[in-house]
Amino acid sequence: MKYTVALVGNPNSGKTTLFNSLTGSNLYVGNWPGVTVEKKEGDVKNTTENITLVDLPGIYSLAPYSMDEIVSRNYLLDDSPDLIVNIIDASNIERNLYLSTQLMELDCPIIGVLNMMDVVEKKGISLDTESLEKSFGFPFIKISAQRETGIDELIQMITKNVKKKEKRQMPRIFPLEITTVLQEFDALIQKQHPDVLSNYPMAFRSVKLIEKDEEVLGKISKSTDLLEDINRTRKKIETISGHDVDSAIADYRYRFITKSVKNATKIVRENTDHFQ
Ligand code: BGO
Repeated sequence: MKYTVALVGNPNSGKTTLFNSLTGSNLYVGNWPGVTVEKKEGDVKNTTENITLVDLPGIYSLAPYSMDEIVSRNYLLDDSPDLIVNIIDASNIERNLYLSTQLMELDCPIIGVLNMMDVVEKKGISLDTESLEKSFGFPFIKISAQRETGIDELIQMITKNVKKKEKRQMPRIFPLEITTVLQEFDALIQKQHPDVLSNYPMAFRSVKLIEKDEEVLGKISKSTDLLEDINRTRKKIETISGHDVDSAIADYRYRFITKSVKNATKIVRENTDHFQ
């Protein structure tokens, strides 16, 4: 059996360093179809399974604002990798986890890789991976890609998780009232517009339609009915949140992240020296 793992993260999170550590020298470099964005693939080393690691362009979100974001999300939606390895610069954890809250909506297993733990430890900060797993619903591991610390454990974790097909429990990112509006919208789409993006993961489809994501709307025939349903739902969200839809959704994601990180963070006096 051949497995595919997508490496996804913000620019400067250490993606290239980690890609090289995980694959060694067996590398295939090409371009993503139709665009001049580089595509790198390599086989994961020191594993009993046949696993190809695909390096996606560094991105901050799955919004359709740049070619890198479009390439990444089209790959994640259309090619359905077996696992996402989401590299997170743990010294800048809240900003990096913003992308994670969007990856969670894709119905694909995820491992959260907290990189730059040497920098975090130096500041006397300890991060609790179990607490993060409880909040986000997928496992986390701490590494330092530059110092090659935690790489063997990560390969073991990839080997174990790449075979898992069970559905992950989706944590509630949005307040109950907003979640209810999203669920009602989703039921409406399934009933009234069953052909609209029916192959997309439910959570991703609802949020992107409500955000009026240009890429997503460009892929469907927009009936007046559908646009009215979208506009009605947008109004409800604006009324509940008191903000425009885009700001409200981004704000709820950040609130969820801030709370999760607060629960997982401890200030420790001594340097534990695990990642130095
Ligand atoms: C330079 N710890 C620390 N401290 N640094 C790390 C770690 C880690 O665990 N992992 C990566 N880095 P990329 P993207 C650099 O290049 O892999 C560093 O964009 C420098 N270069 O070494 O390129 C890594 O692919 C001069 O740093 O990330 C690199 O995601 C001075 O993070 C940077 C200081 O890593 C980005 C750093 C000439």
